[in-house]
Amino acid sequence: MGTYVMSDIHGCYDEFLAMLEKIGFSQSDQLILAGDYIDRGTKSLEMLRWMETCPSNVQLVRGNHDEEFAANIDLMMNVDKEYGLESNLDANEDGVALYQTLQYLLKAKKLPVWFFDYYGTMKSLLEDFNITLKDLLKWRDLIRKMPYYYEKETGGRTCVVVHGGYVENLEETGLTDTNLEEFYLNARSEGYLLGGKRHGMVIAGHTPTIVEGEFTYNKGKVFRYYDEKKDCIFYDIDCGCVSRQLNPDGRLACIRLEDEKIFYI
Ligand SMILES: [Mn+2]
Repeated sequence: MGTYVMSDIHGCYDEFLAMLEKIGFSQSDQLILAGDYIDRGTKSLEMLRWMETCPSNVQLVRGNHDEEFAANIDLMMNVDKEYGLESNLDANEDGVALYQTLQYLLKAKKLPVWFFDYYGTMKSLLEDFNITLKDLLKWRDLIRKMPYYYEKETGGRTCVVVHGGYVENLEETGLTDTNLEEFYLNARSEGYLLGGKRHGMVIAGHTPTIVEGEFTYNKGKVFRYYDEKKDCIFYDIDCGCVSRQLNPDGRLACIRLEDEKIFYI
């Protein structure tokens, strides 16, 4: 019986399955995924389909890419409503048309929504894989059900799994330009330097450990950091798997919370 954590799969579905195989994941284990399931990699659809039907011993946590994907779907549905398009939720061509309408509007009206489908994931799902608006709405609802973080007592510590960073009290950090949700989703070095959990452990992703100059840079290995004052152990387990073609240091990591053992693919 083990508790395993992975993060930032980014459509690397094959590596994800290979990791499940490697750790011998079974019904008696628990798997916690720290977000960013899609974008950049080639198998976002396979990942989304897996998440739809994943077993109850899998806990999905929200990442910033997932959040943006859900926001993009909202945007499409708002355009559908605003313009009275009455798109057929079951027809792929209506989804494609709505997507193109939104792209046209953003361009024509020069709206500052630069992030709309920034990675082209939605375009590919609609045009290459024939998905429908109904599929998108299902995934949006799935994402909106995911918590921003997940806590579990393990090995005498409270372990918090979060995408970017965890903080118990934002006021203590002195940060005034962010809110809690943003911190959970997007924190980078501030997650380690200002955040944490007293007598706990924080396991995050979001900042690939292959990025030189980042606080958590560790040549594509899991980054571990201990804050004595807080008695908090930090892990960054995003080892940049999706960038491995460009950077051979990139890999998928998985940590078992009970003994902090790390696995790589
Ligand atoms: Mn991220």
